[in-house]
Amino acid sequence: MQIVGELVNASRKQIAEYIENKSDKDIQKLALAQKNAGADFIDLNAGIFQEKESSYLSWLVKTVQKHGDITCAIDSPDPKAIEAGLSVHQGDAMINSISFEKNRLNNLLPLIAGTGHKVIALCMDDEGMPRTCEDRLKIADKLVNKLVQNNIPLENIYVDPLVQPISTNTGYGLAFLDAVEKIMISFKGIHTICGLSNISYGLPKRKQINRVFAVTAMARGLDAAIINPLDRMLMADLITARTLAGKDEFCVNYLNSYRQGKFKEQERK
Ligand code: THG
Repeated sequence: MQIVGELVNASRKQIAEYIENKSDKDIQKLALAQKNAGADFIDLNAGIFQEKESSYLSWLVKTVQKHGDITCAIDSPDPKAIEAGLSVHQGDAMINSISFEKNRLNNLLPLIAGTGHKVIALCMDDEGMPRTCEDRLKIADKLVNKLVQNNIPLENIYVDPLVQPISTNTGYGLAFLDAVEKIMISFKGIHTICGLSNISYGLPKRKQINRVFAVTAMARGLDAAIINPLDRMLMADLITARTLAGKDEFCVNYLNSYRQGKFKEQERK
């Protein structure tokens, strides 16, 4: 399971303050804590700042990469902001995200064609959010073909079928899960990813729902997720789910995780 750490996101009040105050030490600390907890990428999102988004996103990239070897997931719906962040990123980045919306597709493709950047591809077009599994597959197909034609290898593509709250439509969980499974079968070597926590929006005990959904999605083939890696219970469940899915030879990773104390605090109170 590849983990994208979600915590450096300006929609969180504390982070918005850190960014406005240019508290580089606090941002670096949070990025490093997520990396040490098992994050492979650190998501950076300054989306609430509108006209300052580009300069703040660039500042975040520089700040996070100053100490230590960290790959950023540059998170914005605005291609201009992604371009700004990417221009100061050292080494290959993860772009979060492209979609089949004309503006995003046309402006982002030239930035990533033929490069080694990784890219999250949202199953969305100018008609808006997908509803059914078929909506998702149709867009995934168009988008993946377009990316591959532009010399982006399948292993650098992370399709995000988009998680929507089950509180608004009880079919949304299955529509997502079915899409993950079909995408992983159709495009061998590709990745699927999602922001998990949308699933539980509007319901109590959200972490409970998020954990069970994460495990279920892994059983259907999901191999990356944008999550809070400091959530020890979620991380322990992901390690266990990977072992149960047959992806952990001789249960070596499970045993090592146990020895490293990653399953402490696991008893449900
Ligand atoms: N897909 C893609 N990118 C995305 C999303 C997606 N980027 C943004 C978002 N969705 C994922 N990122 C976040 C960031 C923070 C939170 C949720 C999703 C959040 N955090 C809790 C808080 O602020 O209280 C803390 C986390 C916790 O304690 O568990 O709400 O869907 N491609």
